[in-house]
Amino acid sequence: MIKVPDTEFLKEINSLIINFIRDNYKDIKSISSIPNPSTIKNEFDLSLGKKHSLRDMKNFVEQYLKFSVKTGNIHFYNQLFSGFSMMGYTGEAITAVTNSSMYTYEMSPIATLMEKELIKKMSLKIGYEEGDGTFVTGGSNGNFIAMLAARHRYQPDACDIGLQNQNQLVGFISQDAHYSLLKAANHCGIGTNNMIQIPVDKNGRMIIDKLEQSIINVKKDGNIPFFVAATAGTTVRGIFDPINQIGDLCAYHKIWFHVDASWGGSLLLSDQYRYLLSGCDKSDSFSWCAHKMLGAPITCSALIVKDKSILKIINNVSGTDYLFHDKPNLDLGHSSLQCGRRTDSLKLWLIWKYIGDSKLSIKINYLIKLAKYAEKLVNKSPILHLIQPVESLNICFYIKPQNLSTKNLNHFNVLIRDKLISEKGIMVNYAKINKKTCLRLITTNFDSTEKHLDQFFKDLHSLVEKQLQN
Ligand code: ABU
Repeated sequence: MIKVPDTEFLKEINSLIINFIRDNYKDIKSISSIPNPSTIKNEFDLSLGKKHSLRDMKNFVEQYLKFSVKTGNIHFYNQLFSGFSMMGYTGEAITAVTNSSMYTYEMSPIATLMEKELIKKMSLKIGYEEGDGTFVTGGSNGNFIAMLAARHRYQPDACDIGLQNQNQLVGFISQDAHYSLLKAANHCGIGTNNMIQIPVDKNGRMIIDKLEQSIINVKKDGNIPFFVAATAGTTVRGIFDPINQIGDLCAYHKIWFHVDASWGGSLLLSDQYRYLLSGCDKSDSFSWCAHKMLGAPITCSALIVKDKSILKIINNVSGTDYLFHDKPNLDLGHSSLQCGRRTDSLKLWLIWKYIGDSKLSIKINYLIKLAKYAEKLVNKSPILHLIQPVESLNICFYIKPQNLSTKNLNHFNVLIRDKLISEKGIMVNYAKINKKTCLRLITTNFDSTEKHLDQFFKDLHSLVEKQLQN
């Protein structure tokens, strides 16, 4: 007798999931306080060894949900992702039950065609006539593969003989670029010391003249400028580097041009804001995370490249014939870093199919409208100070009540942020900009409204007042 999975158990888990999803939409601040490891360990049996009943397992799932941060909640403004996507969730669930792998067409026939369709669509949005691409494990991974492709252009032998006795390659990123680009330099054998961090202007945008001068200096020293990354939506400030100008400079100096649009790539779908990425068609590669501004569950990211042969070249090794049989043009594993790979493209395909181009544009415009509304509320407040004008969905500001000395400011801002979590159930992040601690509010939840932002600032002001009275 074949033992089929216990459908009653699955139904019970399903109803826990549905309740968890519904709770996000109750207008309660359901971000629980962040539990200490000791609290979790006291209440939750983490140990492995003994077997357990399905009733126990349901309890473990319930407790897991209890201890999880409710990132789908309206009052979660902490990361570059937030909210709940019905089609995204459907894609995740179908991915789990079909449990396939993207390496070969024979394993994932329909998912392969979906991924190819998405890559074609995303390439065209970027402006690559005949691009290629692959879904990756996140923006960091996309940035790494982009750098590997760039390295190949300058040192094609490195794939086989390694990097010894080769001229030194040097890359360029802005001071506000994501740390994954430094990691990529380490992992590609370039070395983090060979990544030059170009200064940014007061708003956090790479200074093009400094980049040009730096490229010239590197050449004078006899080294090879091989890679420049512009950031389309910096992690902390949400600022866009001057992509057009950087693209021209890279073309002139024959340098691989990468756009790290992990955060801001989805603005290409907005009729109103795609101008922020203008010139991205001049790039050689482009990282884009749909789990950020498009609301897909984590992770859902792609690296798109202009040269449609490069991904196959840099991933070409021997010993693969046990897996790949007769469909070299359809087996996507020839172009990916991973062997086993989830069908992350399914959730994005479902989202895009359901919403369509024009509604996606409206939805992204709406997120920016919310960000501008939050900016207005910051500007109206006598105790809040905007770091710089809002360009995408990052609102960075610090709290400075009149009587508070500048010396205590950084500490005070973190204190209020922590109190927002513990007393109001609202989660917003903080970061340092030019040594000043500021709060970073992100408006990336499609279900959020101006009313929710009013509430956020009301709660923030009341906490500040209360703290000053203590
Ligand atoms: N690229 C990861 C960004 C993390 C965050 O700031 O939400």
